[in-house]
Amino acid sequence: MVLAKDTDQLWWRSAIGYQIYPRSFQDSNHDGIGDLKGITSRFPYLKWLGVDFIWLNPIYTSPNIDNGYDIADFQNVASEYGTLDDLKTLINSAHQQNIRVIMDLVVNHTSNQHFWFQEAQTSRDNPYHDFYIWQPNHNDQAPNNWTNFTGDSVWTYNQATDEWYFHLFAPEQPDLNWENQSVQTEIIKIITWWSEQNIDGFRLDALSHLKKMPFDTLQSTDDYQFEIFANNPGIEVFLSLLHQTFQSLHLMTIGEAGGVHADTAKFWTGSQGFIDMIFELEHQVRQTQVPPRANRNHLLTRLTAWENTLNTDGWLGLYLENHDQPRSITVYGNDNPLAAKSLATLLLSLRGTPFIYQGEELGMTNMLFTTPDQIDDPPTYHDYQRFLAAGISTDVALKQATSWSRDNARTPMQWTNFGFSDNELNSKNTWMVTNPNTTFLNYQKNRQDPKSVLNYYHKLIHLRRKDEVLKSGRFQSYDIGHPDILIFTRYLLPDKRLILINLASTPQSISIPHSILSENWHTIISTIEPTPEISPTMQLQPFQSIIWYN
Ligand code: TEU
Ligand code: CA
Repeated sequence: MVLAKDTDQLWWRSAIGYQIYPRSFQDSNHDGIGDLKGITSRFPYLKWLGVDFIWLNPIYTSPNIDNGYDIADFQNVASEYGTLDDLKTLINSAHQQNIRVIMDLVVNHTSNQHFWFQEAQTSRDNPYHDFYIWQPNHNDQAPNNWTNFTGDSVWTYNQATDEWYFHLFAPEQPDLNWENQSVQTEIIKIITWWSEQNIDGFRLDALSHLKKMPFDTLQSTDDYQFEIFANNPGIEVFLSLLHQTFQSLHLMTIGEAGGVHADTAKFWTGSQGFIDMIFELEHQVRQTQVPPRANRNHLLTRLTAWENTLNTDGWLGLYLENHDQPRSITVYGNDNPLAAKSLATLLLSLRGTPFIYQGEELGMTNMLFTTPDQIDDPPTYHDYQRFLAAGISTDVALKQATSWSRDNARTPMQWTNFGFSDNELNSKNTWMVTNPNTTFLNYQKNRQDPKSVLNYYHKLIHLRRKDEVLKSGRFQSYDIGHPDILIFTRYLLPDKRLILINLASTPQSISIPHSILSENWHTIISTIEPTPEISPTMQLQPFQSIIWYN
């Protein structure tokens, strides 16, 4: 079945997304790796939860240097996940249940195992050579001293051509040369082919990095050192080419736009922009490394800034977690389930399209890593070894390296006492260690407990689904001068919703502004029941968040 693509082109504006990390979602054949059949088997759950579409992290053929973000074949499925037929079944079955399917499009770079690079590296005359970015070798020195996102040089030497090639990520992920029209043509073919497989859109990986600065540009050494890789002049040429393609195929797009700030967001999304929605990367900053804690005030103020910027034009992809971040309940809430409910209230009441990351709705936490062989993410292992080399003890090095590690988000989904496997034996054989707290923090237990994080998500999701104001109303915030509390309304006049988000871990006493009190509000939902009436001064319990309707 194909969902009508052109009747409801703005379907994503009122939708709720769910991000699936295929390796860790559901294993259907007991090899310890999540797979496509596993995902398909969980659609009834997603239906119950109330999500409208899924975003799948990369499932293409890949040597897995970066868990699929190093693609060796754009038009095939990695064998550990199943076959192309399994994917067709997944897409069909999703559509039958009215769930749309978004794939990850990784076109800033490929794997070095991709046919294009295999060819490109052989000689300067090879037809694929200019698919990548090369500089000649002089005196065995890298062409410049730029540092990439993994902390190494952006350049790696290639013997066969006596040249250096450019990579923003690992050396096994050479960057594509977007200046080359043949690259553009090939990428458009790939997008078109996927559209023919009936997918509904793409999450565009590392989109802000497609355009490179001239190589004699100076890279700063401060916190802004990566600005040189983001949103560079000329990127609009590539973005508009992509835009035309997506438009003509009716594909929804959400661009991961690291280094793009709220003030330039309109250039990206909105009536003058190139993509439907934007994933900004500004809202999360670290407060302490160990234990992993993020700055709550920063979260609330940055999200407010983004909401204000995109209030009348443009659209935000809302998220608190993904496969690159530690668990939100841990970094904002010290693993307190009430914090997870408060964060859920934030995620599901802002203007934009909310994305729930698998397990977030259960209140899954960071993992306490106890041995170095539990680390999977290469950059995390790299950090661990760096700490050891600096003379730090094994225990402390492990703690420091893993506290913010992406691995925290990648442990298997906690469906049962055994994680994503159905028995004890299989649960010991997973590609990545399962968080031991799955014995008490899992889907089965959550579902049965009316006060669980999961049931709170379920309630909120269904509240939003049937409320046009929460889906499309505009945003207005009120400053009450409290660092951990955000008060805002969503409005579609004459209807208004008032939302109080409290991320404080201790009781608080606050005053509600008069302009708010002059309206009539009735209580709808609270993270802590019973839902309190609104009053000029309110005593809030830790992580008590509330929604009122007018
Ligand atoms: O992440 C990309 C990413 O985080 C950077 O592009 C980001 O803009 C930068 O670090 C901001 O300072 C994506 C995927 O989400 C990640 O899992 C991959 O490892 C990466 O791309 C490479 O494909
Ligand atoms: Ca499997």
